[in-house]
Amino acid sequence: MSIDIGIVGLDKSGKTTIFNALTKGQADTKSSTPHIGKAKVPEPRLKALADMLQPKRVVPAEVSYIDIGASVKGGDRGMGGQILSDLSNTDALINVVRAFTDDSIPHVEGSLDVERDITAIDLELTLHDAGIISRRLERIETSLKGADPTERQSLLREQQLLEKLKAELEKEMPIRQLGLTADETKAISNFQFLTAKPLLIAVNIGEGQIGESTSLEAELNSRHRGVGRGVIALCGKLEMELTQLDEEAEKEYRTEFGITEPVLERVIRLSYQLLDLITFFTTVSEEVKAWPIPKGTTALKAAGKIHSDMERGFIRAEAISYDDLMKCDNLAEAHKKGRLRLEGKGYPVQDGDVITFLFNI
Ligand SMILES: Nc1nc2c(ncn2[C@@H]2O[C@H](COP(=O)(O)OP(=O)(O)OP(=O)(O)O)[C@@H](O)[C@H]2O)c(=O)[nH]1
Ligand SMILES: [Mg+2]
Repeated sequence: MSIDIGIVGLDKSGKTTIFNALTKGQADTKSSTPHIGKAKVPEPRLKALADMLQPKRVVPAEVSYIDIGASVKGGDRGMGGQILSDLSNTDALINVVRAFTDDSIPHVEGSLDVERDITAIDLELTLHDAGIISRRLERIETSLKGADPTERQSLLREQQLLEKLKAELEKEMPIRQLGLTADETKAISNFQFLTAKPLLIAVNIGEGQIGESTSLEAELNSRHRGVGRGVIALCGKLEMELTQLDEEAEKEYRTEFGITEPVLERVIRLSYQLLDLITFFTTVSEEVKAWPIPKGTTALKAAGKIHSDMERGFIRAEAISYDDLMKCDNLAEAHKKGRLRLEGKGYPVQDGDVITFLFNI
């Protein structure tokens, strides 16, 4: 299972450059075709588990990035609308906002204005969702005419919820911020609303601004951080160049520029936070594997992430926390010492759990 993150932003904001930095890719920044690339999720505990258990394979979690390769501006039914629809299957979005100056690359809006550009994309996402809602409401209106009583009730319930969302979107309030109930969230999940997805605003600064990136980031976060929303300041161009160096040289340059954490790791860490993801590990079939799941996922649903058969035939989970396992020499010893817990279907999986699922099909 991989996490999919879509990259949006105005023209020439640095989307492809940042995509390359995140995926260690070499996509041509001159081409405006979509790019898809993967990054392995850095997870130090995976290495420690591999050192202990000596599996044949170590499988980290993956994040896929989708650089749609075009501006999303253009209205709900225009070109922008189609491109935004391509992002509906992603789990989260990154909005790349230009803060670097370069006279040879004119800004689409004619001038540099981070706040304006953040708002512009927020508005595009809002219009996109509002468009989906309007079209659905029209269809509900029609369906109501011939509906039997049960159908009618469910249509009316849907209509009421969508009207509420529409009113909020008109006030430029993104869906992720509405504090919807679990039932409401489930009821609208099929629409894949873009403003319901977590959004990381990546402010793309120039090389000369790296010294101020921490204060800039803090300042922007004070204004823009919210539920499922955060800001990161980074220099896309430098980060892309750094990924093309060998490890030693990369480290040296990072120290020189005072960038402690590579952008790839930071973006993944922040994405996990925004998506409220935790990691559990499996160790079967000579394979140690990391699995990202939303916090609060039950053992039953976690098993389902691995294979639908495991969910269907779920018997129980044998779990041990990473920390407890590290105090033993191996799983067999943990077993002998009685450290393995037997957990049922409803057990909320904890970050760092090492789990073996027992199932029967
Ligand atoms: N000086 C400087 N230039 C940058 C930076 N990031 C990107 N650029 C340059 O800006 C230009 C546009 O960058 P891209 O990554 O292609 O931007 P994009 O958003 O993918 O552009 P489109 O796909 O054409 O909309 C390229 O020439 C980059 O080299 C940066 O941090 N500093
Ligand atoms: Mg591009």
